[in-house]
Amino acid sequence: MDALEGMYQSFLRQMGEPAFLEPYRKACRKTEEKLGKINVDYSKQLGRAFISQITSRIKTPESCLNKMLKKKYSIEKETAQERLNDISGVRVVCNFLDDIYKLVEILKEDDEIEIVKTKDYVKKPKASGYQSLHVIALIPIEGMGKKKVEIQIRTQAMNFWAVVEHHFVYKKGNYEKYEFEKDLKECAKAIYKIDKKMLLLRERMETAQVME
Ligand code: 0O2
Repeated sequence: MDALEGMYQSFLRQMGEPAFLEPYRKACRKTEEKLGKINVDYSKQLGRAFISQITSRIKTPESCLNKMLKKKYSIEKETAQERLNDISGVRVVCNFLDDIYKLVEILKEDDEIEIVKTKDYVKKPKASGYQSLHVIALIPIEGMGKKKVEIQIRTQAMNFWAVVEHHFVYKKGNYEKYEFEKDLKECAKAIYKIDKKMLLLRERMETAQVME
């Protein structure tokens, strides 16, 4: 094993240690619980399901290493802690476009969490066509300080696209080489149109309900 390989192996070992991962697991759990409560309250208030799915994952040591190499960060545990925003990742799937922004406002008002960054790939999709709103939040964990959590918020239709594209294209890198790029972008645009149409339809149905 050469020196570089040794450094990568040591990084992977440290990133996989249970003591290192514990606060990130707790941060995911706490965020999921918070979102679960928000969902119960707002679903009641709105008279319909606000959030349709909440899931979380801890980034694998291998995925951390790949991202660090891609971003040309030094391969150290401390750098990963400082620079990687998504070791703890929570995904929220909503039914409607406006629910994404409603949820961001609710999170902003939460006294316990601090939003440090927002990336709106719904208003400005990525070159791939990827749409989602990302919130990087600091979550306090008892006795362990604050941990960063990346909360990805998107509609069911956006999630469908992202999951398929992630599986077949994104992780393979360099989409330009792929013959599917154009069709995927077209699908992403069609999905945005459907999301807007479904929102208008819901608003019309809500108005009709009130008038009944
Ligand atoms: P994985 O396997 O999902 O974990 P930052 O340091 O936060 O400014 P970062 O983390 O590169 O920069 O942010 P970005 O581009 O917002 O991407 C964060 C995550 O969003 C990615 O994590 C993916 O989960 C998702 N994502 C971003 N772009 C795409 C895309 O084109 N297609 C799909 N399907 N998902 C995307 P990872 O670590 O890259 O991957």
